[in-house]
Amino acid sequence: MSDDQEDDIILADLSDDELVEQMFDDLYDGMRDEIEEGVKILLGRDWMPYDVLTKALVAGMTIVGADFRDGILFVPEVLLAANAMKGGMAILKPLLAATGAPRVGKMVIGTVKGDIHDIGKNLVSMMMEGAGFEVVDLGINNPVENYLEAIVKEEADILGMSALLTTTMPYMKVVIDTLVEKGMRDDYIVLVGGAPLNEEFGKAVGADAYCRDAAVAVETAKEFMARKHNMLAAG
Ligand code: B1M
Repeated sequence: MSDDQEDDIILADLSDDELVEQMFDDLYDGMRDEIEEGVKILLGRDWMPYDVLTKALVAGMTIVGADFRDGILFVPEVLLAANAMKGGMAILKPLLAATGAPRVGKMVIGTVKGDIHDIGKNLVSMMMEGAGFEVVDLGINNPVENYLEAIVKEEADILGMSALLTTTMPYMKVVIDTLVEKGMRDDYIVLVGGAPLNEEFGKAVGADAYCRDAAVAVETAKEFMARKHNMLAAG
């Protein structure tokens, strides 16, 4: 849509369905102000914060995620979409906490020791938050102690690790081996990612899964959380 056409749309004049459709477009186009406005309008129409999150933002981000996976959207566009999503999320976050919306899951993520690449990790964090996960981002250059301390303190479901260098990716095994040594490995879902990794590497270091990109990370996390919930429900 051109800027002119976009300027003509008054979000508050749209019906709920039209507004949600428009928000999908705005999210896709990375328009943070419009997303924030749309969220406020829906809340003003007595939408539950969780419905705004799932039906407007997460559903919109799912479209972005799919097109990213399929090579239709690229990193800069996804970062813009994720930024718009963050704007909407910031409005919803306190309301969601107050209304006790169901917890999708919590992930601690960080780039491993010796590695300062963080663009991919940040993208994963944003997409995970967009999918309703709570994310604790440890940043870059994390020794094993940082991961261990954070997963315990935060009561995380998922440990995510990122590495972009062939020299730093073996450190993931150090972290996972430490979890094993401490008898903690089965308490966490461990997901790994980064450009030089592959499926085989993920298996070799003992991760639950290797995630090719941020969209795959979200899907994989959802899958593992569903399994975890089912196992807990089965007692
Ligand atoms: Co560096 N760098 N870099 N670099 N850098 C690479 C990785 C490199 C491949 C470039 C090259 O030579 N062709 C090369 C590594 C070679 C190798 O290991 N064999 C390299 C090198 C050598 C270096 C330095 C050593 C250079 C030097 O100083 N001589 C140095 C290392 C510093 C260090 O870490 N100790 C270095 C430094 C840097 C910059 C600081 C300049 C900058 C980083 C800035 C930053 O991150 N803030 C940088 C950059 C930008 C790159 C490239 C060009 C781009 C990386 C990137 O952001 N990609 C990179 C070349 C490349 O990869 N093509 C390169 C975009 C990002 C969205 O993709 O990170 O793959 P990616 O993340 C994806 C997936 O991998 C996955 O999802 C993401 C989104 O789809 N994913 C996860 C990632 N983490 C995940 C975690 C998960 C799940 C999925 O957990 C659940």
